[in-house]
Amino acid sequence: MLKYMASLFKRKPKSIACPYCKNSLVQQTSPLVCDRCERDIPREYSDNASVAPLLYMPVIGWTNVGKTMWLYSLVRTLDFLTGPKGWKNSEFSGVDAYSRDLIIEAKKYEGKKGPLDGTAVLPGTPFLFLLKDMPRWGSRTLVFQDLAGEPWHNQWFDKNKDTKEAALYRQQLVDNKSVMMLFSIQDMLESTGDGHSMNSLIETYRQVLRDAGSHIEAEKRRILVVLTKSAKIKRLAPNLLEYLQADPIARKRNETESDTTPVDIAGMADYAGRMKAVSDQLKEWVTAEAPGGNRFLTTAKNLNVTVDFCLTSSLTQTIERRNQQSPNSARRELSGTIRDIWHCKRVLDPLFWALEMHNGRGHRR
Ligand SMILES: Nc1nc2c(ncn2[C@@H]2O[C@H](COP(=O)(O)OP(=O)(O)OP(=O)(O)O)[C@@H](O)[C@H]2O)c(=O)[nH]1
Ligand SMILES: [Mg+2]
Ligand SMILES: [Zn+2]
Repeated sequence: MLKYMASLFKRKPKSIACPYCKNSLVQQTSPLVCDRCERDIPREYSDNASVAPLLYMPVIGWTNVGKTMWLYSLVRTLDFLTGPKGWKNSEFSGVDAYSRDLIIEAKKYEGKKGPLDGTAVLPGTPFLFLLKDMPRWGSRTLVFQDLAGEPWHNQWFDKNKDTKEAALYRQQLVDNKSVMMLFSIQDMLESTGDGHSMNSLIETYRQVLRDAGSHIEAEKRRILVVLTKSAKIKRLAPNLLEYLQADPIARKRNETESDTTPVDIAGMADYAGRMKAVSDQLKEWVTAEAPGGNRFLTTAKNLNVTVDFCLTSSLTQTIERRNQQSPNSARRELSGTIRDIWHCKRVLDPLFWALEMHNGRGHRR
């Protein structure tokens, strides 16, 4: 009996989730290795896992919509936000060498002149970032998978069904019930006849999930629609443009050195409230103006998927990729560096949305 009582109080070995495949790991070996995906678990993650739960942010969208550029601008803005003029007592760091390198690369990129390279199709290792002691949201380990856009074009999934790449993509989509879908509306309006409409992306998403055996309607899925390159959208409603331009964090970042007052931490609840109100306004705008926007929402509704909206702008000017230049547009060269055209407006909103959804505060329907 005593032995039984003692066993009740004996501490169970701590179990944490593998940040790569969500497998439940019991912390016994050191260094810790996942027995399902066979990856080494970074020490920085396992040490913080109990205080910084995982937050997955898979990003999908056609090629050239600005997924990687958004990641760079997010990383630069988080670096600022956790610095002396930002949240002050919060920390932002890469969990492994690979993610730390991205933070350094993003900083170096500001001094460069050219465009980014397109992302390779084979999904690589996700980036892992530790965000410690944020106001309102506490600590999280961000898992960021920058998926290439190419598989969303030209029936790629049908043509590449049995490849390793397709299997990895499908797994990403099946495993993550919340995804971010990035769209560049102005590019969609300007390109002629490539068949891209917002609805066609969600239709492919539905097809891929169905082929993988998912019963979407029963899964309480969520999509965060992120409109990228927003400053470029010519017919954006004035209230939405005003919201974009009035980003208090971007403003703080661009203020002169002499102003040392930090970002208003108490204001984060207001920020989140405004962001949610803007989501409703964006929904209306998308329904009326975006190619395939109305049908996108109908498809989402039929699939029982909750949709929220936000908008971002990383750059004030586009620097086209060599292979993606349209035949009649002159190739635009950048006279200065990326730093000169860094806009970084509302680039934190998708992250704040993910945090709000994770907290269960974002549910409105
Ligand atoms: N004006 C403007 N241009 C942008 C913005 N973000 C990205 N771009 C341009 O869009 C191009 C493509 O951006 P990427 O981030 O590489 O696109 P991607 O979605 O990662 O594309 P893939 O990796 O091929 O799937 C860049 O060369 C930028 O010049 C933005 O916020 N505003
Ligand atoms: Mg990319
Ligand atoms: Zn694993």
